[in-house]
Amino acid sequence: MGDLSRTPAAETLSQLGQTLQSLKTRLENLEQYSRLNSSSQTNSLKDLLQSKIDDLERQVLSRVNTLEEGKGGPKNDTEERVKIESALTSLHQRISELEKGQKDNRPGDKFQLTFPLRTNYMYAKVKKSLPEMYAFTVCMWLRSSAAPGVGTPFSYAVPGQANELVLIEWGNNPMEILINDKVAKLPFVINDGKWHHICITWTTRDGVWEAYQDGTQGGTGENLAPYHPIKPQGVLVLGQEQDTLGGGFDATQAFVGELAHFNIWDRKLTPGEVYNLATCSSKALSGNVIAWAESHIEIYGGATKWTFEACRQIN
Ligand SMILES: [Ca+2]
Repeated sequence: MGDLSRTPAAETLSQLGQTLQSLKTRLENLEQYSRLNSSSQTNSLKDLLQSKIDDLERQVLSRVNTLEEGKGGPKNDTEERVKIESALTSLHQRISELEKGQKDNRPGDKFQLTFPLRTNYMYAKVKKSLPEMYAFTVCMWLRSSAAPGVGTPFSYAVPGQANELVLIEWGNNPMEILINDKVAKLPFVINDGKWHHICITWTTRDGVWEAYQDGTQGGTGENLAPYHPIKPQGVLVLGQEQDTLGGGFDATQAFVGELAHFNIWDRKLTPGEVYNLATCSSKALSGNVIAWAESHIEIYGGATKWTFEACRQIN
């Protein structure tokens, strides 16, 4: 929904600003990669791109100032906008090339998803559905500094029930898990801009759940959708909350940040198994229902895949 007080020119500028922000995030990822794998070629390209982004930022800012002072004819607006847009397009292409070169060299599970903006169109889709489940454990690494609320790391919708299985932190509420639209409040505190490992286990018997943050159990409860099996043949989305099967996204509920090693098992993991995952032990398991693999995840709307090594990432 547009803000009615904004002029069309200001709207365009705000879009350019968002594009710029997303390019900056990708460049930061490149920086992190070049720190871990020092390559002088990557570094000099990175410096070049950084200075271009700084330039563009100055141009966008100066346009904002002109607009605020009420100056600038429509002809000028168009010319400058075309210039900025073509510069952004060329930056986008060069960053994509760098990302591609980096992607060719990594194993299929050493990646993360980045959702740099709160939008209703940026998301990732897991290519397979969940089976019917009487118990589950879902685990993932998350990094976010979004406030208020990190949004929706994942949502699973089935025909007739959009909230079959959802993890969401919305507004000033604590993070919640929804099963068949029933809610349990979780004791997670993760929006400090650092990587955190979280796991939630659940069994249909008495609806017993447990929540683990960074390998330690921080909460447990019961009566969460007891005796309701998780339904099969749904759509599993990362980064957005579904109001309809595979859609009905709401920007205010979008996840902003980074997500990796999203795994699901059809049983309750033991505390030892969760600890192994959170500490990247060689004994750590992959999900038997959903295993984190690049070939299983499709990205949309500007969400990006980037190299990630759990427990070795710089916080
Ligand atoms: Ca919603």
